[in-house]
Amino acid sequence: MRITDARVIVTCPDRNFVTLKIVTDEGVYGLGDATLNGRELAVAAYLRDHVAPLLIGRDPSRIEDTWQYLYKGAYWRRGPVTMTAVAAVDTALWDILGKVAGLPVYRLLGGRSRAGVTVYGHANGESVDDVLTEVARYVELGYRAVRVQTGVPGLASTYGVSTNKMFYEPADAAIPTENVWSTERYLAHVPSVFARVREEFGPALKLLHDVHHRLTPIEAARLGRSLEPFALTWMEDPVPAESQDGFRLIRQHTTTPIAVGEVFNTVWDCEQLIREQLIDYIRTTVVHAGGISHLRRIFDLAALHHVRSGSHGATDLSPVCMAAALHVDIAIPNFGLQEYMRHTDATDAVFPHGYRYADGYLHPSEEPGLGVDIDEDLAAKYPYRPASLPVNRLEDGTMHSW
Ligand code: GCO
Ligand code: MG
Repeated sequence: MRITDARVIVTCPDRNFVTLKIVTDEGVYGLGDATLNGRELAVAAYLRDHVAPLLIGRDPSRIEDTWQYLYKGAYWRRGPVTMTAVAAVDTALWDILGKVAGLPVYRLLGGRSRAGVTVYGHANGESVDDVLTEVARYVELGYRAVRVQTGVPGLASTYGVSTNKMFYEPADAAIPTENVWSTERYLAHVPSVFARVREEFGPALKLLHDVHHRLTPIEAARLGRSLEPFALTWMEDPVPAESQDGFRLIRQHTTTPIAVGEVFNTVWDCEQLIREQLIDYIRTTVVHAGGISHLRRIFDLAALHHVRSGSHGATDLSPVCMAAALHVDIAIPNFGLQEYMRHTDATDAVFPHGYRYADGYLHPSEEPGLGVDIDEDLAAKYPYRPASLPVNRLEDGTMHSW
């Protein structure tokens, strides 16, 4: 079997997605998600101009060799654009392998380790009362884990709070929207939110919170400590993670578990965090961390050090990524949680898929391969729309992490 075509499909069914479709001479094809929110066309060009020509004529079953060829062969290693492109190829090749074997991908990864993939949803609201209503809605839908974000008094807008409650799309304008941030206002407010949520919903519901890289280590330590009475499952991205050492300081001060990794691209971004047990959940994903092959490598390292998976699953990761993530999640021994932000009806129509939600769990498709497809004719009806993620400034105008 040989690869005869590798085409990049860019479509915007309510938001932008980049998909790689690898076709073989036997008619079998595979899909890989290549979406990098706000930088989509860089990955599309990387794949079209630099990767697709190298794939033609290759044996699609040589998944590991192809990964190494693209990683080592580029000379320029790592980085989100490169690793998203490598991920798309890797994911598509696993899809092809599953279809050829007649097996869902998770069976090629060692088979089922659990009944279903526990997911968390996003409860968000401007006020605490709004967010309580939203948490109740997720509990009603059967969710066992809920992420809680609210507005912060005195700030005009806050990360993670959206008008449409089931879908969240922060990339809202071609030229980035500017947000204003105050660490003082935020730290003063958040514990009172979790006090109310815990009081209302009792001890069993898993509660999560995303800090979105906005604090320094000592500020994060203070937040973690103030949230201890409410027993969070995790505090996410407490600090920007370029400095892995920063996490040691947080760790020395609080027992609130830490999750990080949605912007990581390789095992080298989290190797120290895992090896020194500075985190509890690693949030790397199929699409941004080199595909199924490399994600598995990261999770295997994590398993040695009591770190569990908690893959990113925001709306900007396509149903192709979600399908692939679920095959990994169901198979690995150290699965923790899977983020699940639903896609809109338009997105679901472009990407028909066999995974399904029931009672707080997602279940991977039992079809051979990943169990997800792309309707290319429908995709063509939704042309790319430029959309950037917001930027963030302190109240005095200083640029801050968003
Ligand atoms: C999350 C994330 C996202 C990101 C988004 C950026 O935890 O779900 O932080 O919402 O902001 O994926 O494109
Ligand atoms: Mg996050």
